[in-house]
Amino acid sequence: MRMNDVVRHTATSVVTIERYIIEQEKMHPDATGELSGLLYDLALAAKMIANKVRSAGLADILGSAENINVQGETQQKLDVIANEIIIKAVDHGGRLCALASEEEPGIIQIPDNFKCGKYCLLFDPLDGSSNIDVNVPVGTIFSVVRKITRGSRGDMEDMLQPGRRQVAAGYVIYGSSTMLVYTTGQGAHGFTLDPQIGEFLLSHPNIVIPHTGRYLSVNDSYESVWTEDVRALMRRYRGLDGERSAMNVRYVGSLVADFHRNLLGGGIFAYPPNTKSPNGKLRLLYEANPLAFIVEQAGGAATDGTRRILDIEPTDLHQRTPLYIGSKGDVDIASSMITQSTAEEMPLAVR
Ligand code: FBP
Repeated sequence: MRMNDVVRHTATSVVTIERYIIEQEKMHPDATGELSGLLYDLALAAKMIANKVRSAGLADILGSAENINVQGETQQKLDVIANEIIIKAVDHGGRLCALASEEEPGIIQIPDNFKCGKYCLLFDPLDGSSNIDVNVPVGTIFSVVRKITRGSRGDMEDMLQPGRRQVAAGYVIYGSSTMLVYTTGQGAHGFTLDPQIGEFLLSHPNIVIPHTGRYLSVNDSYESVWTEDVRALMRRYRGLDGERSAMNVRYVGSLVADFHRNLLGGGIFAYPPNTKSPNGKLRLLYEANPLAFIVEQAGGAATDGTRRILDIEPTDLHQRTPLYIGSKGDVDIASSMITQSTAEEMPLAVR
């Protein structure tokens, strides 16, 4: 039975994300409602961030916050605001035992005056934030895993779990409209924020990504520091080796925006390793893993070139990974042509 056979919008009744989460929860007889509650809190945080992003140009929240985060990147003011909004939206609900954010070096513990729960949340509060000032879509990405250690407080062992152990994942895109796409392992579903009623309404139930796609999303200004097999792969996608027709290059520079386009229209997003970033740029735990869970639920695939992203055993909270993600047919080409996943092990094509 497919979910969208269950609930439909009518003129007088709408399918909100809350209602959809409850309907999905019924499919888990042992569900306690904690995960549903956490997803509601994240939907609320997304609405608050959307409001800030929408009016960013009018309020003094554009530009950098003059801080360098654990990634070595200059934090944008909205990075800090989004980070705070998410922490405050989820730290008191009694569903989480610990959090981790792209903007914070270590584990964020639940304040002593709040109850701990059985889940851990890992998130990128504002992905693509370097695009905010130029009004290009940005996003929020989140991943939820179950606590595996004893005791009430979460620790690094709870955070460093392979992506296949995620119980939920999602992203929000702050674009021409604000959309939230999530999965709890029963398909990937999209909701659009209706600004009039301030509710996320079901707009894309059971998303299915085309098996092969038309879009190639890659920053090829790194071509000179790519290794030979990555260059050969990009020639393949561009139809330059006569093996297939050329894909259409589209690159926004916001992972969520590029991923979302390809999830709906088909295609591949690639952030290969290069000699400057031998493990690529994107973070495994709160960028690659959640999007890999969603794309697999939509019938797509995600690899670092040699391994399924969801099977990578994490060793560090902010570790990076090469990423090839999207339509399965296109990702399989990457898996067949990339011999080794990181750049360290490969002879340079050109210096
Ligand atoms: P953050 O903004 O969360 O650090 O994300 C990194 C990111 O901006 C991705 O959204 C995007 O895909 C990538 O970096 C762009 O990198 P580059 O400028 O090297 O192409």
